[in-house]
Amino acid sequence: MKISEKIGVALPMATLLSFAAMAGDPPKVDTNGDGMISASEHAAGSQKMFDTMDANKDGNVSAAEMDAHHQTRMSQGKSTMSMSSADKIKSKDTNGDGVLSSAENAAGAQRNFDAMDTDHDGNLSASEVKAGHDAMVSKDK
Ligand SMILES: [Ca+2]
Ligand SMILES: [Ca+2]
Ligand SMILES: [Ca+2]
Ligand SMILES: [Ca+2]
Repeated sequence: MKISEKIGVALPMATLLSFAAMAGDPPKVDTNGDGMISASEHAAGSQKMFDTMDANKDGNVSAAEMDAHHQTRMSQGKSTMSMSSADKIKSKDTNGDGVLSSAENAAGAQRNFDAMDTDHDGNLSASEVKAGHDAMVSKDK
């Protein structure tokens, strides 16, 4: 893998996996229970997380809102992410206004999904999720 590819993949992966970390117990993303996470399940899960973080419901998630959310998770011992909220937003903030809109979040989630779906069958298997997680953990040291 070329270095440039590695960076392109690592960032969205970290944001996806923060989703898993923030959700605590295995996130209920696999809503039809077939053991795979489809693109639509992933998108729905990502939207749900976005809505949870958007505390003032203005349709954007700011770094402060993300921080507040993380602190709640962290105090519950469920989040171990070290990446700052500002950096996480930056990785998806395509218009550069410093806040994450739901469209930006959805586009970022799609990129995450594509990066994790290494066999490109449109579903994330447990092993694909695990591989993504392992990659993140080794990077997050
Ligand atoms: Ca499923
Ligand atoms: Ca907001
Ligand atoms: Ca933005
Ligand atoms: Ca797959």
